[in-house]
Amino acid sequence: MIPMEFSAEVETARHEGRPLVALESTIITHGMPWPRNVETARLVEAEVRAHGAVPATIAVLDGVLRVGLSDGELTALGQAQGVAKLSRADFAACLARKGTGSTTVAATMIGARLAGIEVFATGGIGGVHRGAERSFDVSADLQELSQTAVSVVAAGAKAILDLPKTLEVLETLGVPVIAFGQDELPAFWSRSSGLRAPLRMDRPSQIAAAQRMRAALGLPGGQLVANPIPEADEIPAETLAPLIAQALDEADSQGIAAKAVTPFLLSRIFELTEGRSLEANIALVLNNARLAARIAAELGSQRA
Ligand code: PSU
Repeated sequence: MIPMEFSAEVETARHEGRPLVALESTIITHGMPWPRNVETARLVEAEVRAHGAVPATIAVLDGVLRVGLSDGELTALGQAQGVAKLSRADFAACLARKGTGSTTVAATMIGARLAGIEVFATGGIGGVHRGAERSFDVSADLQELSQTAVSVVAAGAKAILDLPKTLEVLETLGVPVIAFGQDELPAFWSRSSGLRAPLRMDRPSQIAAAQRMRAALGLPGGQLVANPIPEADEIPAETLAPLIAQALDEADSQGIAAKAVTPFLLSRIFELTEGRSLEANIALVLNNARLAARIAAELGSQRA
């Protein structure tokens, strides 16, 4: 038996067959500073509701896979220190040991699938880190997209990564990468990456139809929907490039490795941009929540 519990709101939505959107919790514990992390989590949930779907924030609390968190639980998670950052490898062990952990994109996809939720909104997925030819640091998020049937709406992969290599790995793994409304792959804080996205779609109904067709063909895995940050909120790639380079140098010289790399880089870029990167991050997550709600509604009306 999987120790899994739904919040009352999610439980009701499941019974009524209403569209659901999964949300992750690592962005709360490791991606943004307190108290903006919790404020953002609440705003993202509200945005999903305002667009006709029901939010289901996923985390592991005291050995239970929780699908939908109360306001008090969100607040406690947002202030907790040293929470485990769970991915596919340590997800089961955390549940078995009755531990607590926040879920990354990979772990949230696993939780969403178990809960029957087909779409998930986040900020940016993990990917191939720069220097991966030496460090072998490739996020488990990419593998997960190739095996778990959930569409993930993100603003691309984070610009701290090696984006060409991330695209290559996604291609090898057979993951559809769909840019929404533009030809180019967005780069998290910026709308452009200089890379053409393998696929482009302009309507949520097309994204939902592609997901349904993938399932009909018996192909495992999900889709990456790369939704560009709104123009008014973006930070131009040229402005960010030197700051990202500086943060990467610091991570290297301080020997930051494995799961600590992404949180370190996000918080250094926050400092180096004097908080501007956080404002952009919040705007892009809200934008992704809106699109995910629209895709969830389409998936509901295209149910096989
Ligand atoms: N999106 C954000 N901020 C984040 C993340 C996503 O806007 O912090 C998290 C997700 O949980 C994602 C993780 O899975 O960053 C990537 O971590 P890593 O590079 O260690 O795989």
